[in-house]
Amino acid sequence: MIAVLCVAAVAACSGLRSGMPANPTAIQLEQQVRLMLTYDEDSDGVVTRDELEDGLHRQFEAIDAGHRGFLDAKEAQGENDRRSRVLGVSYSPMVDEHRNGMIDFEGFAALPRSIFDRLDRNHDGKLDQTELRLIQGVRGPAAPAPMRMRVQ
Ligand SMILES: [Ca+2]
Ligand SMILES: [Ca+2]
Repeated sequence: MIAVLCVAAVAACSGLRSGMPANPTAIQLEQQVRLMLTYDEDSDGVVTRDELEDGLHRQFEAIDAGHRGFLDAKEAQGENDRRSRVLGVSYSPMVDEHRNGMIDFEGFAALPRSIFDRLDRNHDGKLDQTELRLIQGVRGPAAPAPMRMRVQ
């Protein structure tokens, strides 16, 4: 019994360390889909790896006011606030891995990239509408589609 608890605890910790829950709930998946859709620049409902990378670079450059190649704590806070608004409960703040008060591009991009990789089930480098719809459909019976009864 104790062994089982230990294994569960380790699993939970490793999930936290990677910045994402090990087993995201349907709500968390939906929030992650919503974050990915913020990178759908041409609004065609498909998020490509290029769109993600372009968007991340653009965001990083916009936030990195001094173009120093890193975000200080204040700059990182703004992006953390934005992600928390989109991601809600599955949000995890950017971590200052080097503990030097700076977030570099890799640290900035880590969470969106890991979400993209997780959602890209067929690993073709894009999140197509099927993949995004599959995830949105995870909601299941909790939110049934309204039935229209035709009365004649
Ligand atoms: Ca697109
Ligand atoms: Ca795909």
